[in-house]
Amino acid sequence: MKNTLFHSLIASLFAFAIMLAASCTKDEDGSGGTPDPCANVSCLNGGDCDGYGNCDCPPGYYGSRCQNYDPCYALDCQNGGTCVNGRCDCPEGFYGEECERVETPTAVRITRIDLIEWPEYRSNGSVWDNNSVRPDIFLTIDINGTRVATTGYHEQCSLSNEYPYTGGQLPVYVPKTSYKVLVWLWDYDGSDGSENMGGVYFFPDNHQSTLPSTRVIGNSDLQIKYRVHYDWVF
Ligand SMILES: [Ca+2]
Repeated sequence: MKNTLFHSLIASLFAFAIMLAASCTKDEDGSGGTPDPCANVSCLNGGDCDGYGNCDCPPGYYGSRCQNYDPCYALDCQNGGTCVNGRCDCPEGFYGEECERVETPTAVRITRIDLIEWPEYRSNGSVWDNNSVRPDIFLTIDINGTRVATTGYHEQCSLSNEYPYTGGQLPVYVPKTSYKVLVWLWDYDGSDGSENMGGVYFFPDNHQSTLPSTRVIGNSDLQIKYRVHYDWVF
């Protein structure tokens, strides 16, 4: 009896030793070693596991499993628009899914005019000024034939410079963009009065698919050129 118990004990120890040896062998030979890092990773929306357990997501998708989509990804907001939650937030004057469409303004404000070119001489070849060579130029603005603004003047204007006209009776509000805007140039001569140097007109709605914030108006025969600055009103 005692002998049998002893043998059972030995047999159990031996079996345990074999189990230990077997489990050690299993770890050492690699059959239970490094797991596949992608084994438990499922990438959504067409993403691929990159071999390190991370998802490579298709364009527009993001997140550990590519579970998120950027709703702004496919939108290209134009004309200064910005995408917010999958919609283009368009600046004033533009609309459409990507702000690609231009609203029709109802009116325009002329905020500034830069004088670029003027006739150097009178048509008879004499100089404009009554006490110098260079004219002292100011502008007047007529809308549909009515004088609405007179600017201050710049003294001794040189054709190598541009002269900005702001303030005073600017900005000028033009109630309809189809109205005729005529800008006259004058040489200021103090108590001798002022002399007209010519003028060029334009229609603010004569633009194409955009709403320019500035526009150059000119007439080469008259040697007049100026740049108009607009605020469109919708
Ligand atoms: Ca003058």
